[in-house]
Amino acid sequence: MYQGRVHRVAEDGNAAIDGADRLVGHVRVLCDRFRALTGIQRPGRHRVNRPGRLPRWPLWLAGLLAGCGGEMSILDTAGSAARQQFWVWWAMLAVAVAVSLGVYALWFYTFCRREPASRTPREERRIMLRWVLGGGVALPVVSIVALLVFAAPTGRGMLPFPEGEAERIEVIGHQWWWEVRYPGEGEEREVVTANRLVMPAGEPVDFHLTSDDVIHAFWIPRLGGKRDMVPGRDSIVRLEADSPGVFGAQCAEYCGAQHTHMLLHVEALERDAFDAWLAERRSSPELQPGFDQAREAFGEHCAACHTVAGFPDELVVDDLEHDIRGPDLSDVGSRPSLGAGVLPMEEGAIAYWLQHHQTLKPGNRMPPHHHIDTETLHEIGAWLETLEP
Ligand code: HEC
Ligand SMILES: [Cu+2]
Repeated sequence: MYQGRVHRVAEDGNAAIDGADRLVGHVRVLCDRFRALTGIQRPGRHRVNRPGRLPRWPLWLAGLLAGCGGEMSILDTAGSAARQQFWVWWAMLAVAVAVSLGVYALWFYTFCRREPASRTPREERRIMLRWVLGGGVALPVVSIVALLVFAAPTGRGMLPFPEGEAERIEVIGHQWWWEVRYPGEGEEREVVTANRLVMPAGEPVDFHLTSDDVIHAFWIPRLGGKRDMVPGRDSIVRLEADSPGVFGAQCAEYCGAQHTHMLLHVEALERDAFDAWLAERRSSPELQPGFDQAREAFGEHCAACHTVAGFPDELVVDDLEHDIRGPDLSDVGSRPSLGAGVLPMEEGAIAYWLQHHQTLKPGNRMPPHHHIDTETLHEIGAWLETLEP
């Protein structure tokens, strides 16, 4: 019976070797294809010197490395948390590469080695146990504990310790936009904005995160983090930007059809500039005169979902039978984009958004406005674009 099993193992082994041969064949075809595309020749072969034709592989490499920069790159760090995460990333990559190489080496070894003289079942068992305990238990435990020891301080660095020592900014995820709130102290007015996060640079900021509907994730790649935003729960991540700058951010947890169009524009300002930015918005709101028709139409068609600070209550018609909320529009004229990064803000952009938002961002939670005539939409757009603090 034992003999039979050995026989079967040998057959499986042959099948595996056939499979490996086929694999090597595939790899060879791929390599030829790569050489044809890049112009790289196999060393030792005769090089054809084609005049006027430069090798293309530096372009490939440049293209590949270009992915390491840019405003959404974790490798282009701009804050302390991101720098620590950067080293965790490299450490994990190094360990993963080492483990993979080890496993591939063993794999090839099993194909290449010669069948040893027959062993007794006891010996087989001992060898098997050694591999299972060594490779299957000891190795993962050691490498995971080592990584944990290395990574734990990084995780701790993003927690709000010591408490209350940092600027507080609240970020709420919605399908598919970001609400950003700056709570006031005492009598101060709370400042609310959307799809744009302004923060002080050179000091820690506590981001209090939650969600209004499904799970989203808050992620500013160059500053570090990535923390889930869970409905009904307040999670905090402490991040710091080294110096003033603009950073990209993106929802990092699939949250529905328009998840990709949920971008957040992050701006770090010097402390003074940040205080001024906030103070402008904290002062009690006063709407400029004019645009009476536009305001009336806004009260009728839009105010049930959108707030504009200082908008007169008596104009608001709230006859909606749902609880969808839209972005606060109090300072919409000063925002860099509309629809969470879908449309750059410029003259006429709001009117364009109001007519085409379901094409620009299909399925977004704002209903189409076909029942409102274009002229009115243009008026509303022109008025909203004047809303700057
Ligand atoms: C049923 C609720 C609802 C109504 C009614 C509504 N909106 Fe919206 N609006 C939204 C939602 C939700 C969004 C966010 C869409 C997205 O980006 O996914 C939005 C986005 C916007 C934006 C882009 C804001 C930004 O910062 O990206 C503007 C401007 C806007 N609405 C204006 C209007 C105007 C003007 C009206 C009335 C004609 C109106 N909305 C009616 C829900 C509504
Ligand atoms: Cu998302």
